[in-house]
Parts: sequence; structure tokens; C-alpha cells
Amino acid sequence: MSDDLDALRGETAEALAAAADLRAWDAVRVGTLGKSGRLTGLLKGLGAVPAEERRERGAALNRLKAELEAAIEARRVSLEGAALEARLASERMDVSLPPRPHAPGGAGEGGIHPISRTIEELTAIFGAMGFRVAEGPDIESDWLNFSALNIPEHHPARQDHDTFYLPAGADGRRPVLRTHTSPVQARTMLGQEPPIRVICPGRTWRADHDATHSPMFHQVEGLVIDRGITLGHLKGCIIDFLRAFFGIGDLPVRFRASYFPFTEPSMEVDIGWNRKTGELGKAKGGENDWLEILGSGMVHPRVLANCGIDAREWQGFAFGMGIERITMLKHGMPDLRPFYESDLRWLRHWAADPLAPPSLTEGV
Ligand code: 2U9
Repeated sequence: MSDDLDALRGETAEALAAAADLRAWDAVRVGTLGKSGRLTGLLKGLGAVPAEERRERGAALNRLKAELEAAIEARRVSLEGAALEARLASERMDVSLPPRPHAPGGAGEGGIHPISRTIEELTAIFGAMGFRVAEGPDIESDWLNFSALNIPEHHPARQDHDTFYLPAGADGRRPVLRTHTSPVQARTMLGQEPPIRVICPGRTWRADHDATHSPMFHQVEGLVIDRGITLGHLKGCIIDFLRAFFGIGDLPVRFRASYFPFTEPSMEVDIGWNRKTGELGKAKGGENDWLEILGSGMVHPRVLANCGIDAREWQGFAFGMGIERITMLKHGMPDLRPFYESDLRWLRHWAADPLAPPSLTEGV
């Protein structure tokens, strides 16, 4: 073989060995096999070679081309393998390490929305009392949202709820956006045997919009069904929950007779607060006042029957409250509207630390 081909083979091998990364490798490839590359130049010059040498030189050039192509490709494979190894080594992480609160892109840059945090707290507090969480759809039949709960067709409560109705389905009945989470309890009773202990947090809808009402808001309702359940169980459960949630061990709690179609007897529940400062708890002097916080009662026997439960064997209590309302009261938030406005300044101010799990006795 001619000296120039030997030289090209040797120099290309050296240049490939010296190419430490894929950029340098590509420069060697282009300089050899590219349009103006050395080998391409030699191939182009074949026409000028005397006819008697051309055949032999052409065959030698083609052998060299195949050889160089193979050497260049082999070097690419080895450089890519080394680059991958280096990346794997530099990006290795120990998933068993505890999270760092302020790692870039880590937990320090995100937060839990106050509604989500309240739901976590409700879950923790009621979970410790043996409740589990049940969920259901936002779109409900009017039977589950109203009729099963002893709110018949022309009952004024249907108007009180300012219901969003959807177009009628095949059965001619209009589905609704649930006006409370009560249909989730009805579904739970229809779907499982007692005893039952559930809380049902979730989105609810009413056609109402002002400083203290949003058309979409959140409720949590609870239901206990067991043998021998009395008003005493209801009172103990609610008092324990309110004192744990607001973190005030001696929070005054008052039960006041009221009316709901789905419970009998029914009671509204008030907590003590300071009329002047708005602080929750026992106020000093004459500044004590009561603040309504939730509704409750013993499940109406007709509701039990509608949901397939024999009221002679099983009794139960239920309660319901607004999640925004208890969140605002707990943290002293003045306005409901920013909950849904996605204003980062508000979110950063009120967001909860995702690394601090809710405790069973969270302080205010
Ligand atoms: C079933 C049986 C009984 C749920 C209850 C209340 C009392 C109540 C409102 C308070 C303010 C909701 O956020 S609010 O608008 N709720 O006062 N809810 S008892 O009773 C039920 C539910 C389902 C099957």
C-alpha cells in the first residue's frame, strides 16, 4: 500500500485515540470522511491516477475507507459509553437520604394549600378516632343529593341550597352539582354494612357568590353508624375534634337545638370566642361570645331506611362544616376569595410546610 494511505491510517488512529469527547471525535470524522475530508480527497483524486495503477489504488482506498469507518464508529461507541458512565456517576443519588428542606427544586420551593392542609388535619384527627375517608363524585343524582336525605321534591331546602342543575339525562331527571357532601355518606351506607365511621371532605357547589360565599367551596361531613349510638357519643366526638383542631384544650363548646331534614334531633354547635379581638377560646371579662361553627344531629330514621339500614338495630350521628370557614377561623384569615385566586403572594404566605406533617393537636 502507498505511503500516503499508511500515513492517513496511522494519523487517523492517533487522532481518534486523542479525541477525548464526542465533539473532538466528530472533528476527526468530518476531517476524514466529510465532504472535504482527507479520504474523500484521495477518492476524488483517483481520476488523475494513471490508468494502470487506478484499479489497484481504488481497491486499496475502498479497503481503507471501510477500515476507517469501522475505527471511527468503534471510537464513537466507546466515547458514548464513557460519557454515560460519567453521567451515572455524577448523578448518582441516595434515595434513602432524608429530604433537604431547601434543596433546589425541592420541598422548600413548594407548599401545601391551606384547604389541603385542613383536610390533612381532619384526616389525622378523625383517623385517630377510627374514621376513614370516603369520597364521591361532584355530579350527583338529585335522589342522592336530596331525596335520600329526607329533602323531598318541593321542600324549601332545595331552594335554600341554590342548586346548579345540569341538563336532564335519559331518565328525564336533572343531575346536580352536589350541594353538600352528604350523598357520599348515603353512598357509604348503601354500599357497606354498619358499623360505619367516615368523614367525607370534598368540593361542593352552590349558586352563591359574595365576600363570604364562593360558588365552589369545601365541606367535611362525618357519619357514625353503630349499635347504641347516642347524643353523648356525638357530643364527645365533636368536642374532642374542635379542641384538637383549634389546639385549645379548654375551648368552650355549646350545643344548640336546630333543624336539618336529615337529622333528628339536630343541633348547631358554637365555640367560644372573644367578640372584640376575634380570638378563639375562653375570653376574659365580658368579651365572651359564641360563634356558630358546625351542624350536627342523630341520623333521621327515614334517612337510615332510605339507605337500607334498619333503624331498630342501628343508630348514628352526623355532622357537617365548611372547610374554608374553619380554616379562616383557625388562622385568622380575613377573606374567602383568595383561596381560589392562585395569587403566589397569598399562597406563599399561607402555604403549609410539606415536611411538617399535621399533628393531632395543632396550635393556632
Ligand atoms: C346522611 C345523614 C346525615 C350531615 C349533616 C349538617 C348537620 C350541617 C352544614 C353546616 C354548614 C354544611 O358547610 S355547611 O353548609 N351541615 O349542618 N350536616 S348533619 O348529615 C347527614 C349527612 C348524610 C346520609
